[in-house]
Amino acid sequence: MKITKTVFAGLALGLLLVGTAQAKDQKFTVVINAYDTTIPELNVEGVTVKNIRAFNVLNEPETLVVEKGDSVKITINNKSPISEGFSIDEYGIKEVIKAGETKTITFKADKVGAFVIWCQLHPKNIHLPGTLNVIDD
Ligand SMILES: [Cu+2]
Repeated sequence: MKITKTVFAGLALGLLLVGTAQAKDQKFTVVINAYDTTIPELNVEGVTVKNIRAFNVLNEPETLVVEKGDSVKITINNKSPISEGFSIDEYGIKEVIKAGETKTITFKADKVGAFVIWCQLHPKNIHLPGTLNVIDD
């Protein structure tokens, strides 16, 4: 085939279309779960305390990965016995989900980066933070 200007333009356009990723609908379910642990013995400043009940809360999965431009829908299911927070500061997200409740949030992933998903209600050593990774395709 003789490469004419029209064929060349067609090929170039085809490559352009292939190179542009389509924005996708991304759906996630995040379960917030609490785990009880017992610290058998802890010595602080000479005082020994036994059988301390501790509480760890985490989001499962901890990490969500999407591409820039994607429409993101996250269904958050709180299985912790207390209210939990779900915040992504850079996306202006700050939700409170009561014990046993489910909430759905939607947003467009228009900022690239690794963003902390955190609980605004509890200290970070109790409620472990997660991550939203928005990658550039
Ligand atoms: Cu929390």
